[in-house]
Amino acid sequence: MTRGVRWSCRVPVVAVLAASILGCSGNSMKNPYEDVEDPTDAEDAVEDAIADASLDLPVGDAPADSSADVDAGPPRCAKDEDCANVDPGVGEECRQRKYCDLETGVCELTWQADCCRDREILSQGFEGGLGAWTVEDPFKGDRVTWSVSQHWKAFGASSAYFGDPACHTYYNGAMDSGCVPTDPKGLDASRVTASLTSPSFELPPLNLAKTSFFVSFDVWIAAEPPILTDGQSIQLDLFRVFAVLNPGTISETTKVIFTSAALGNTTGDRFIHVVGDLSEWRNKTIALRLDFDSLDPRDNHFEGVYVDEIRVSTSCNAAGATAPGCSPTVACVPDSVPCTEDSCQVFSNAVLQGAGVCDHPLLVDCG
Ligand SMILES: [Ca+2]
Ligand SMILES: [Ca+2]
Ligand SMILES: [Ca+2]
Repeated sequence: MTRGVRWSCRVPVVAVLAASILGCSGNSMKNPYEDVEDPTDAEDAVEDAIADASLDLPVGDAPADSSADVDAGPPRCAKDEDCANVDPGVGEECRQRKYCDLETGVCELTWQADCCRDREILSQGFEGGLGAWTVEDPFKGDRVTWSVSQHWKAFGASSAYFGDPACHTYYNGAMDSGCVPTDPKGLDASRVTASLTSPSFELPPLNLAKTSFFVSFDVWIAAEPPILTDGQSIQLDLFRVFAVLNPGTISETTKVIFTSAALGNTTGDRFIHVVGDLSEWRNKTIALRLDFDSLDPRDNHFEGVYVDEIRVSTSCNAAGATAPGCSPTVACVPDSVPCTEDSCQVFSNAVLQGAGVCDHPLLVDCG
C-alpha cells in the first residue's frame, strides 16, 4: 500500500505557475537612446542603436518611476536577436530563453521547449481547510457535501471528505442520534452530489518527450457497489476526478481523469495512490475537480470518499531515457530514498496500456 507523499518539493501551499515574467531586476539603467542626435528620425535611431552590439540596454522591464519616459520612448527590441546581449535577469528552471516581446519591445524570458523540468505546481493536503478550493453543491442543507475531515487521512491530520461529516455516510435521509436511518427503507432520502474544484493552474509548454505532466492523490472509497443487471455491471454512485479546461469560463470543458468505477467503488478501508496523466493539457490553464454523484436516492448508506495529498507535478525522464515516464518495458530508476515505492505508477487515464510515471510515493508503515 502506498501513500502519495513525495520527499522532494513539499510546498505546503498551492503554487500556481506565475503568469508574470521573471527577470525584471531592478538594475540601474540609462536611456540607450539619450545620445540620439536627431529626435525627428527616431525610427532610424532605434535601428542603429539595436544594431550596436555594445548597446547598454536596460535589464528587464522599465523601472516604475520612468513610465512616462517609456511611454514616449521607442521600443528597445524589435526581434529576438536584439536580445542577445541583454540580461533579462534569471528565470525559473526551463524559462530562460530570451525573446523580444513585440508588444512591449522589451527583452523577456520564455519557456525552453526542450528543457525538462522537475517541479511541483500544486499541492494540497487539506491540513489547513479546503484552502482556495471551491465547493459546488446543488443540494445545500442536506448535510452531505465536501468538507475537511479528520476521520480518515493519508497524511497529516485531515483530508477532504464527501459525505455527512457527523455520521460519515452520504445517506441524506433522517437519522437518529446514533446515525441510524429513521426510515429503514430510506424513502425520505434523495440524490446527493457535490464537487470540489481546485484553483486554476498553468502547465508549461515543455516537450512531452522530456517532461511528464501528472496529478497524484490518495483516495479512500466506500460507495454503493456495482449492480449486476442482465450480466452487465452498472455503477450508479460515482466519484470522479476531472481535468477542467478554461475553468469558470463559458468555454469550460471537462474530461475524466479517474473514476471510482475502476475500483468497484471500494478501496478496502485504505487509501489507494492514484496517478493521472495531464500531458493533454500542456501549455493550457486547467483546474482539477473532485465530483461525487449518487444519481438517485437509493442505496446511499455508505461512508463516501476521502481524498488527500493532491499534487500536480512535472518530472524529468531519467538521464538517457528516450521516452517520458515508465511503462511495462521501461522501469523506474530507484530513487535511493528509503520507504518510497520505486515501481511504475500507471496512469489511471493512460492512453497507452501500462504507461505511467515514476512518482516514488511514500510507503505506509515503513521505517
Ligand atoms: Ca492531509
Ligand atoms: Ca449537499
Ligand atoms: Ca446509491
